[in-house]
Amino acid sequence: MKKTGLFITFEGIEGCGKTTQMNLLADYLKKEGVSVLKTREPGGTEIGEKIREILLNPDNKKMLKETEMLLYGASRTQHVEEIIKPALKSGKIVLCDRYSDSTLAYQGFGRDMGISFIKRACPLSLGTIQPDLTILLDLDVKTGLSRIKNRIHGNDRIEKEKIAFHNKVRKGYLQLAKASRGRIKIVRADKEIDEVHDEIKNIVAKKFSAHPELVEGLDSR
Ligand code: T5A
Repeated sequence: MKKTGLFITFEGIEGCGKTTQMNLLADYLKKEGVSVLKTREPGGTEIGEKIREILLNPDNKKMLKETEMLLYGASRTQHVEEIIKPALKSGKIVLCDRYSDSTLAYQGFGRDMGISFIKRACPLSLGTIQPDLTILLDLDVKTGLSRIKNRIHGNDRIEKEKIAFHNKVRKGYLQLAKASRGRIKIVRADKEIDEVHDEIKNIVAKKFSAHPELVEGLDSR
């Protein structure tokens, strides 16, 4: 597939502000006349949203880590083919709330499955397309969890995990960023929402100017 759009993912621990920042960037880009598609994982498709319900339901305490990894992968496979690839092909900027780095950080590091095991056992679960840019919102776990503790519908199955699990996930993300400096950009998420947004806008602007070929398909501006 010849890609003409730009695929940007948002990653980080619970409550780091991904959704907030993705929405702000989408609004900003839309005002600039850019054609944007916002989506999320797990989910993003009708089938994926059903898988999401199973994954996040706190009643599913018996779920094996292998089942969990495969379900995230199933949601992603559907999402990539049904939504992401067609949107990129039509020249859109795709903004995605979590993608394959979540599987590596949560299942690979958080669940101790190991990155090489996941890559070997189920490469498809990591998606058949790589993001052009990943914004990693880095925050300490206690602050992140305190931001989401009073959710109206309560916390989901993964949010309810112990602090040690979330610390492993954060550490994992930082290791992934170290290994992919060109793609994964770390942004400190303990600042004011507007400050974080400004930093993200700068990173995205640099990406646009460094890779004009990636945005040459922005024909729907
Ligand atoms: N998962 C996902 C895996 O284990 N493997 C995978 O492969 C994938 C794809 C998804 C869960 O699935 C796991 C990871 C997750 O546990 P989800 O509901 O999508 O579940 O959960 P999250 O992605 O973690 O989303 P959250 O809503 O919990 O966190 P966000 O999106 O990071 O945070 P956001 O923007 O909703 O903000 C949370 C609160 O903080 C405030 C906001 O106003 C909001 O109230 N806030 C700030 N407050 C102070 N200062 C700032 N700078 C702030 N920014 C936001």
